Amino acid sequence: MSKKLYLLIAASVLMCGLLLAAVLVPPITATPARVLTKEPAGRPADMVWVPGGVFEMGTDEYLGPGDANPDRLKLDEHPAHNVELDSFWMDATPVTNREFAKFVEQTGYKTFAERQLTKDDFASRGADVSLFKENVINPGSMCFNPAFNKQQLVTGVPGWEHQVWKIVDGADWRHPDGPESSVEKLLDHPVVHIAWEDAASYCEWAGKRLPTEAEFEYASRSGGKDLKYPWGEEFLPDGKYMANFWQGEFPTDRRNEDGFLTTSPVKSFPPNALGLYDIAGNVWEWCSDLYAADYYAHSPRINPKGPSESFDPQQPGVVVRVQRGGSFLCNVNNCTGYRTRARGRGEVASSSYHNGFRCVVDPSMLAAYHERQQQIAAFKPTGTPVAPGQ
Ligand SMILES: [Ca+2]
Ligand SMILES: [Ca+2]
Repeated sequence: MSKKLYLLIAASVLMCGLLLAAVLVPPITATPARVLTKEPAGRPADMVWVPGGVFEMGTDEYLGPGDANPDRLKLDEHPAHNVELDSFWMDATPVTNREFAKFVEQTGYKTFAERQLTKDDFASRGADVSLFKENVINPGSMCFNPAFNKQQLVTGVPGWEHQVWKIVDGADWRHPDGPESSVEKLLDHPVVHIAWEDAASYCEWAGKRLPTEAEFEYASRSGGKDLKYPWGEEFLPDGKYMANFWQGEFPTDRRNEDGFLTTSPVKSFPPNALGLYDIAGNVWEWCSDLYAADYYAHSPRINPKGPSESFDPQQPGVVVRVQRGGSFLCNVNNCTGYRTRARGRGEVASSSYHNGFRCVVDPSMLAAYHERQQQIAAFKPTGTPVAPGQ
């Protein structure tokens, strides 16, 4: 074979190889053919269509202690990895007190915070009960304590924020600030003091489900766009507040520059490009996934649903699930939970003053969803209501 012919063949083989590689390795932003992105007819009320696709979830920024980290990224946001999601609808807002009240009216559901529980009830859900003095636990929930002891406050150690929390007997979704408070004037605020099972039970009743963590991040980033915040790259564009969070140093300097010290009525701030309100700030929102700090290193590519067992290095052995989006207590010097990639988590049997949820429906659930909604609309109060799972 002449040298010229050999080079020609070699070049053709190389070209074919490159072409083949181009066919076999699609760019990460391509929407795979198997994902239905055209919205089917029959959109559920007050929900937003989120067309599926591929995105890079998490981040490779911030290498660890010592690295400049003005946005307070955490190592559990590592590594960036490609995720491919099917399409779904997501509630335009977190579930409100008005909506949750309807669920309770129709089912008689009692949230975790309202129940008289025993140590075993918590232990069986994987909670750390070593600090429980009594066997029977009074109904109640965690509230932020603005009157905490500022002189004795120690910051910078894991879990230091707990010094400003207290369990309030009689605090629950109807009484967010404790037994003397009420939701009468807060019907359009997100429901709070919601444990994970409470959220999952509501979604089941409504013919919906909780979002996965990947779905939440993808939706918050308006279909997986490279956005630091749901609204863009700038925290305060033109000096404008785009979400309900905490201004001033947490927890000692509590300013009210965005207009809300605690929850805000949903839709008080602009939506993201998909039309999702309060997807950052206001309340932390439960996702369906168990939380593991290292999950992103093992996550499957297609529709990841979280690890089979949870692992939180700060409370090993305790069952924790993912929460996303940050709350009215998040701020610049502490959690920055309003960032689209920021991960949160909570012990499954616990509830607090700054956590709620929203639901999703995927096209495979649409017929059952509409059937369920017809039953809800036709509801007449008779006999003893029965809640799912009770
Ligand atoms: Ca605020
Ligand atoms: Ca939120």
